[in-house]
Amino acid sequence: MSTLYLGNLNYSSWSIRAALVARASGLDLTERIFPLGFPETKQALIEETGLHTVPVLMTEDLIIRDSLAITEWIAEQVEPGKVWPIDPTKRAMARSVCAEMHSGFFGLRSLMPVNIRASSPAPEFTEELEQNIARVLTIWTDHRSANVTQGPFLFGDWCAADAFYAPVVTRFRTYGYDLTGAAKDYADAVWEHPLLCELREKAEVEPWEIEMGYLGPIRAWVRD
Ligand SMILES: N[C@@H](CCC(=O)N[C@@H](CS)C(=O)NCC(=O)O)C(=O)O
Repeated sequence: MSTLYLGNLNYSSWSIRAALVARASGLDLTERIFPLGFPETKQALIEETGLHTVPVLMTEDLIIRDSLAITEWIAEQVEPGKVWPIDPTKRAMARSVCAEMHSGFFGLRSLMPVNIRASSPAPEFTEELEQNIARVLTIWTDHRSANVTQGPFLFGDWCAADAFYAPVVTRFRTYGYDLTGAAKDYADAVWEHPLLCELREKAEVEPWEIEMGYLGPIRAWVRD
């Protein structure tokens, strides 16, 4: 049995992505949550996986780190179409937008940290953040218009690309960023996807809190 090590789902965007991909795939994986910001969970993670970051997938003989590598491993274990689109052109573009998220959007990631259950004031809209948001909206509207007849998600049916952009959907809600048109329809479809609904419910009741807006080491505590 393989085990997926995740951070707390309310805060850990990379864990959310891996969890959504894993759950959509139907693969039988055990999930274990290691809440971010606690020295003891960090130590336990290092002892078990050799590193302090999540997500990590432990199989019988492999330790697979990183959301994208985990996504590809899962895709190879299940039937085609469960993780990436069957169509090769769509598949290439889905991989492209996942890789783009994975290697960029630093303004979005640092100024709009994921906190699913919170409602927070809008951040300062720096030039980098504005550019990141504009790029997200272009990705969403371009792929939605190309696949509009085939389903509500970026490439029609739900795939890993939607899992990779799900934490952006939750960020826009947390920070009250208003969407319109195709971007709004897409964000609403992701927000209401059963897998994200289930994940949001879990995130709501997680007992751990992390101080937001503090640019030092993470400060975390268990809520009363
Ligand atoms: N590129 C990695 C990023 C992993 C990552 O930075 N995870 C964060 C949580 S979202 C983490 O583990 N932070 C805790 C730490 O750095 O100690 C991936 O895609 O999985």
